[in-house]
Amino acid sequence: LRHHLYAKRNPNLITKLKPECRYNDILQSSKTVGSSKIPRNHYDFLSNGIMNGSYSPEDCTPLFSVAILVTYRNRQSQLDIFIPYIHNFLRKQNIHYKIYIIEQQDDKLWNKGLLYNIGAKQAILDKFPCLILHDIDLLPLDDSNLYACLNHPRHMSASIDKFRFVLIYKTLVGGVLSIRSDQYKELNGFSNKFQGWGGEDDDFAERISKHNLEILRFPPHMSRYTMLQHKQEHKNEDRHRIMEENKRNSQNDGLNSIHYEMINIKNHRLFTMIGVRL
Ligand code: NGS
Repeated sequence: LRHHLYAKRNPNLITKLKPECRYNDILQSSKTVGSSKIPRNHYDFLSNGIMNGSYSPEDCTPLFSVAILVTYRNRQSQLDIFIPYIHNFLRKQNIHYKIYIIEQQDDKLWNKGLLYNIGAKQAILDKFPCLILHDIDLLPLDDSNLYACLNHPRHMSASIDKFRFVLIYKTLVGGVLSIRSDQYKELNGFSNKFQGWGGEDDDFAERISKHNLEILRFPPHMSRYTMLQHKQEHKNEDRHRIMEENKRNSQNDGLNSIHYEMINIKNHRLFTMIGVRL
């Protein structure tokens, strides 16, 4: 009680009294990027439950501060499942996180790469040092799959039930991927040229290897996800040609060349929705 009253009279000391949060062993032994770039008082207003899609543990000071970026259009039923599931999952992880849903609000071809760039731009403005690019149809199954960035990008969804929990190819980075914000900027983010389904993630893998970064993975049992059912999106017939073209030049196509119309940023309690027209 004395401790509590002390903290109450001296509210700016509360964070100092909190111990650092603990994480699973694999993370304790890895080189990780924590919240060092986030000003300490960033946490003060986030400590009470979930607000604007954001949550921070109450009993300890988190070492990880993570923006979850989810691209979205016309999948209300998946959103309804994903949002409560992921909050329940993430609240157990002792991290500070915020969920951004980036919604393409037009009838043009789907452009996931551009939507990720728009979300990343906002999350970086909001001072998040770590980005997690997350398909809305994937639900993590193992609590030890920590939502945090390591020193190299990490493909977090290597074992999906739809593919009998087998990684379908070694350079796959689609599904769920964590990457530090500074590295995302260094790669110039995603290509904006992929319209329709497929290829943008393989192009991103090319960018990762061109910058001498590796694709890390936790052991398969920790990387398990279940995939929500949906029909196959319209495939982009041009995807292989664009990938070839981009191998020669990715400097002018990416985070530094995004064109879009911002419709609004809406703060819902469980997520922040960025509405755009491309
Ligand atoms: C590859 C696609 C990727 C896609 C991956 C897995 O063939 O964009 O399949 O897709 N690459 C090309 O088309 C060049 S999945 O079966 O999980 O929907 O991410």
